[in-house]
Amino acid sequence: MRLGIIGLPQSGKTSLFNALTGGEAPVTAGGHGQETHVAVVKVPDVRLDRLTEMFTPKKTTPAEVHYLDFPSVGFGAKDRAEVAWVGQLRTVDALVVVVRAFEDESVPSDGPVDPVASLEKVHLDLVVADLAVVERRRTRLESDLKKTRTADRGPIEAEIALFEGFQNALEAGTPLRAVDLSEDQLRDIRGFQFLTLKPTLVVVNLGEAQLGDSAAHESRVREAHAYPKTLVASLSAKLEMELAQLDEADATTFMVDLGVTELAAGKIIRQSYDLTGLISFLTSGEDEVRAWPISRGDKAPAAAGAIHSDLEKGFIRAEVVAYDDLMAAGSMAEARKRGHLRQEGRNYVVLDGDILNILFSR
Ligand SMILES: Nc1nc2c(ncn2[C@@H]2O[C@H](COP(=O)(O)OP(=O)(O)OP(=O)(O)O)[C@@H](O)[C@H]2O)c(=O)[nH]1
Ligand SMILES: [Mg+2]
Repeated sequence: MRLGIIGLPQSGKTSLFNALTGGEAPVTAGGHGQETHVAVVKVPDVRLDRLTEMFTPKKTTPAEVHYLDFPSVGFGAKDRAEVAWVGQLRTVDALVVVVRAFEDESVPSDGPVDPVASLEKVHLDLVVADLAVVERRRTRLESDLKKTRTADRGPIEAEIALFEGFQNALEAGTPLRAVDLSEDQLRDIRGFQFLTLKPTLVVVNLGEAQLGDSAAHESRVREAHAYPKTLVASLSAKLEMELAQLDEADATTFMVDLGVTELAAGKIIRQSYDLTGLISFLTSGEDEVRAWPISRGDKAPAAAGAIHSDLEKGFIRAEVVAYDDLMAAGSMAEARKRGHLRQEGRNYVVLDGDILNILFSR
């Protein structure tokens, strides 16, 4: 799962990247960051912590997400640079859009600082990029239509109608993730990698003095950008980046001084994971306690396949216990005694937090 961090120049993208990843990519005061930074982050999950206490395994393996911090060259860059940049952006699974709310005269801003206006600007760029793809496709389909016998025109006409709908939506400033599409349609258009179709997390970058008003800042942005598959979060990227770079003891002291009880970064990582439609099933034992990402709606054999293709091929059944039932029972043996350990077959839809033991034949 890869998430691309974008936003206007100097909005705090690299600071957020560092806050989320504990990284030390150089922030660029006044300049334009040129490189794409990439890092892998473990998704915090209290269930793994509790299972680790219960099973004392040799190792614990959380789910992971990848973050890519995109340079600001972006839209409007000269010819080839923009094409390459957008091309790279199209490959991510979800977008994180950083909008600046912090006031700081030493950090340049193109006009007054306004998170909603910044979001609109970025959004418009994404819309325009998708519109170009839609228009190209429509032109192509219309020329195909002329070359096709009337009897065979059905599928092409259907696609033209679909793309006409996309064009209307985009021209009205509506992202494609707000257009009603069937599973089949979504599958058919996957190859176009539309930017406005991607789940989007908007992160409002607050100054330290604004942290007390975070809810108000978030709701302004949420109201202005009320679309499906869209979440809004906030933090002070600079502060969290500095905290992420301290060791734990120093960070704790610093947080106590600031009156901060919890870092926002962990929550934002969690939100980005949930946003992409992933859920985790868990496996536990003496060797390893682990979270496995699967898509919501996946069935037991697909979950087995996430572990190893052999488990999917030879799938017999899954022993399943819900995390909450296991915790209430206190041990696997007790959960079994209470009848909470269920036997499930190939049609079982795996739920978030299910603890699975796959039985398979070699
Ligand atoms: N006061 C304040 N400054 C911040 C905050 N977040 C980022 N900055 C500063 O803003 C400047 C730009 O931060 P970056 O994280 O490099 O922003 P960016 O969006 O990656 O910048 P480019 O890649 O150059 O577009 C740096 O000087 C940061 O220290 C914040 O929450 N408060
Ligand atoms: Mg940067």
